[in-house]
Amino acid sequence: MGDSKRELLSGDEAVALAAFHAGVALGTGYPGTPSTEILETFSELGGHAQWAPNEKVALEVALGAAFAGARAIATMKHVGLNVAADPLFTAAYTGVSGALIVVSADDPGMGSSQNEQDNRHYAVAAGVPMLEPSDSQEAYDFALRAVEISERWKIPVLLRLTTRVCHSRTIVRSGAANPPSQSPNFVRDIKGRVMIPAYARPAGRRLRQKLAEIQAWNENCPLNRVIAGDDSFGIITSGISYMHVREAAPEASVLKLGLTYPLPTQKIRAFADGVKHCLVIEEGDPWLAESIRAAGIKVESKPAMYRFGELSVPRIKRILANDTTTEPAPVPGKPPQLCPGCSHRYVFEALHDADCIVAGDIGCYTLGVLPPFEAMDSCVCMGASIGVGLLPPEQARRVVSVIGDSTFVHSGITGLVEMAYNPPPTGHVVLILDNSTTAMTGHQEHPGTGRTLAHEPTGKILFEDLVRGLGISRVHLVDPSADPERLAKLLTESLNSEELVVIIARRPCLLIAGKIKEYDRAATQVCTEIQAD
Ligand SMILES: Cc1ncc(C[n+]2csc(CCOP(=O)(O)OP(=O)(O)O)c2C)c(N)n1
Ligand code: SF4
Repeated sequence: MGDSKRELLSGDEAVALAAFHAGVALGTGYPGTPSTEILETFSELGGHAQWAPNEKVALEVALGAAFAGARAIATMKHVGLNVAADPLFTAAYTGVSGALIVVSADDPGMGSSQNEQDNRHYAVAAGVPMLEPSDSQEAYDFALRAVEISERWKIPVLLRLTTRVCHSRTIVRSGAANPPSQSPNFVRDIKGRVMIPAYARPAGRRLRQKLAEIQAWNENCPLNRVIAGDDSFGIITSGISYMHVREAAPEASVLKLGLTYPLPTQKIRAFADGVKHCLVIEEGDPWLAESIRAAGIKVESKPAMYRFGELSVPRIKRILANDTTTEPAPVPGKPPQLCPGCSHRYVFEALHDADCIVAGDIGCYTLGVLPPFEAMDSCVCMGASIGVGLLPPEQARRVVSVIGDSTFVHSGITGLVEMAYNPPPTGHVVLILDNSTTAMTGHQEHPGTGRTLAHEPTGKILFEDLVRGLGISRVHLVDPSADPERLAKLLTESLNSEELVVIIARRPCLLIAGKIKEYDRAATQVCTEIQAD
């Protein structure tokens, strides 16, 4: 990969290649399927990529670079944009001096997510232009276009991908590298970037003016294409749905939208007027259909049952036939399981045996909810295990919050601050499962591992010191695989103590333990060489 002009790439890899060719100075993000490979590939290509503790920080770091005139990209999965929404909305006001691409990788069908929220709504709510590629070639081309749009209008741009686009491999013809002509340089612009109300009010108006200009430009933008066909039937679509539509209805006229916010309403109206029936086919919420109808254009939309799950060629054929009968149930797959010998197994055995109420979190350990453990009672979003509410005392005494190390750094620390500040009257037990990696998304590093995205040594947060620093004195360290009896004993004692207790269950993930040794060995070698020099 790299210099070749024609290669088979996933959408994620294509975005990374475009970022590299565009001379993006900084790629930052937090892992999350299906977005993770973008930064990993960008780093392999030689780009400056780094994991942030969470998506909010990632977006803020990228914004800072874009304030200084650099091209920057922030990557995340759809729910990550909830975490990053705060800076996103106001970054639309401040705008940027360089380019800022925010990648939201949505997961319709919830292949590996806790919900299937449709992040197209964020483009409208925050007021940022949105591009939706349909395959890897477009992922490459649109990422480059996103840089152009961002620089031209000095505005963050949302590049919205979905699982199939992120992970399917299609041929990509790439162009020559085209880095920015100027080096980053921070120029002070107090009224443009300090969003006190007096400066934010005009910034809000500037944003609306930019969006009006982009909308006018979008009317003739080549990112939206008409594929001429039978004029009795037209389909308006975007993203991956376009691929399925072409296969399911090759005879139809199609308006394929690429820059989907702000919508090119005149172009859409002209298309709809030119066909007898016009149907909008889109995955997820009926966002496109409703936006088009709101502009006074008559279009039909899919039956409500197709709002859920990914679309496919057979499902689009059903939509075209207005078939609302029950769909065939998918063939049940093998349920996922914790790896044999995984240290999380010992933790969930202990929680099961102690009959705890387990406020769970997201990671490999969420599998503790399945048999044989069935030891999890809630799991909502990253960090939610710690901020649990108040139960009647007899039940509150049995509650244990269980959170992974990456998740703890991402959004568990503030929950623990809340506990130290408003201690539960019956005490509480927080169990941090420190396996020295972000296992669930493919073993990424995080600030608790002491290694960078490229697995090189860096600053390391020591959870026990951090927790003690919050004023929590009862902190225990245990290796759950080596000493399950001690873990069980600690758990019982802690539950009975009526104090706030943090237990850190530390044992590297089995699948990464060997690699960690290699990284450590490589780091020691570098240190020795430096000392010898
Ligand atoms: C806001 C948000 N960002 C990212 C994700 C994807 N994700 C789910 S769990 C997880 C972290 C898992 O790592 P850890 O907590 O260390 O547990 P492990 O899998 O290692 O057991 C990530 C990145 C998500 N679900 N939500
Ligand atoms: S990948 Fe690691 S943490 Fe996840 S189940 Fe396997 S051993 Fe456990």
